[in-house]
Parts: sequence; structure tokens; C-alpha cells
Amino acid sequence: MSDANLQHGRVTFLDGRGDLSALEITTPWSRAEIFPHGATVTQFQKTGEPPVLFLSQCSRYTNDAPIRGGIPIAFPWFGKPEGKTMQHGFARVKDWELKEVASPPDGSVTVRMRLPNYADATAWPGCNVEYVVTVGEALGVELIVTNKSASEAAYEDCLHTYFTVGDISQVAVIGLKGVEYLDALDGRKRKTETAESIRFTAELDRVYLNTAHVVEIHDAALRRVIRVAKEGSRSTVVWNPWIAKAKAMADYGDEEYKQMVCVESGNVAENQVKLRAGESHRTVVRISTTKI
Ligand code: TA6
Repeated sequence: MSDANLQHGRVTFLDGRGDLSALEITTPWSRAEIFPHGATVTQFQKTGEPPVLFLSQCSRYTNDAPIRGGIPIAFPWFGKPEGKTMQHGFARVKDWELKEVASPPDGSVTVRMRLPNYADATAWPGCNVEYVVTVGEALGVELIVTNKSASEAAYEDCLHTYFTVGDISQVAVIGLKGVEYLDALDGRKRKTETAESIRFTAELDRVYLNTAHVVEIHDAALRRVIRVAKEGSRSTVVWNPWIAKAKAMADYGDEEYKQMVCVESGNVAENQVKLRAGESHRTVVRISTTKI
């Protein structure tokens, strides 16, 4: 292991888990972990508080599978569109290159990574894909895609964030009332959210469209609110697998649905990003917590 001591924070290269190495970032307020595998932020925890991100105890740490938890990056597609064999694209199972570690004057730590040029260039025209993680009192993640080709590039992205909650039955997701969504559990039928507070009593899997809203996760058991603010994102996905799907996922504990909820920010379906030659797009998420 080696350390990079920065002005305020510190980055330590860890042996990681399984086949995968990891970076540990510590700042005056918080601690985080990032795996170059999939550029997956797996942990973010403020000093004296419960973890913000959920990480399954059953996750695999192998080169051929995504990590179950944290913030997997779904890119350049979401789900499994016609003709695609891999769910949620390939970015989350590629090893990203570490490009830069820095500590801005505010005491946070930033880590910049790049998606190497992938073998299957036919899957998608040449783009430069970078990811910047900022660890401080809050957690910031930013996916930056630049179209280096001479033709238009279209893609979906989703920062597929798993959040830790104390008890899913006491959780309310607030901020999506009136927003249209595709119900993945009902043939992706288009519906409109009528609830001020979305609550969980069964599997829930919804792609909310055309929304830039801040979403809050109110967690009565842990007495905290997690705030998910975003820029450059028109879609928000909310998911809890509940009992049957939890049992069906080999890399997820049967009871773990009680302690997590996914609130994911990106650009999915009709919200896909289209870049003209030379254009860039930034999908930015800022995650913060307050005690209640
Ligand atoms: O974001 C919700 C979702 O699309 C669900 O349908 C479920 O499949 C989840 O993603 C996890 O997908 P994964 O491929 O990581 O098992």
C-alpha cells in the first residue's frame, strides 16, 4: 500500500477485495472507497454517521462482474436494449485508468478516472469518457462524455446509486410527485407519480422522466435525510428489489432489501443524450446528508 498525502485529504492504495484493488480517500469530514473496476465508488461515510452508500455483503469482486452496491455506472446504455447482451452497458465492468488525484483548497479530494478505449468500438462511436469523484463533507460524482467522432453519438447513462437506509418500511422518497415514469414492473407503462412521499411495501422499479428535481430520502430509522441533487440529468430511477428479487440475485443478501434503496440519476430512454461531433455532456450528482 502507498499513500498520497495531499494538502488536507489522503489517498491510500488498498489491496481491495477479491481480484480488485481499491483507493481509500480520507478527508477532514469523511471517508470513501473507489474501485478502478467500473470506477465504482463503493463507500462514502461521514465521520460519526452511518454509511451513506449501500454495499452488498454478497457482492462479487471479480473482473467479469459489476460490484453490487455503491455507485455502478450504467453506460452507454441502461437496461438491456434490443441486441445488447450486457445489462446496463459495459462501463461498470471495465477497469478505468486513474488520471489524477488532487486536493482543492476547500480540503476535499478529487479523483479523476478515464474509461479506456474499449475493444468493441462498433458498439458506440469514439468518445472520451471521464469520471470525477469529489469527496468532502458531501460526495460529488460527475460523468463527462466528449464526442471525439465526426458523427453524432447517442447514449444513456445512469449513476446507479445504492443508498443505506435503516429500515425500508420507514423510508419515504420525496421530490417526484407529478413526474411521469415508466413502470418496469408493468410493461414499462407510462404513469404519473401521485404520491408526495414514495413508500416501499413491495418491489418498486420506476424510471422517472424529464425531471431535474432534487430527490430526498427521508430515513426515520437512521434519523437522517439524504439529499440527491443533480445537473445534466433528466431521469431518476427508483428501485427496491424486495423479497423475491433479493432472493433471486446471487450477489445480494436475501434480507438486504430492508437496508437499501436505489435513487439513480442519469439520462434514460427518451432522455438519452445526443452529442454532435466535438460536443460534451456532464451528468453530475451531489449527495449530502442532514440529521433529523
Ligand atoms: O435500476 C433498476 C434496475 O434496472 C432494476 O431493473 C434491476 O435490474 C437493477 O437495475 C439492477 O440491475 P443489475 O444489472 O445491476 O442487477
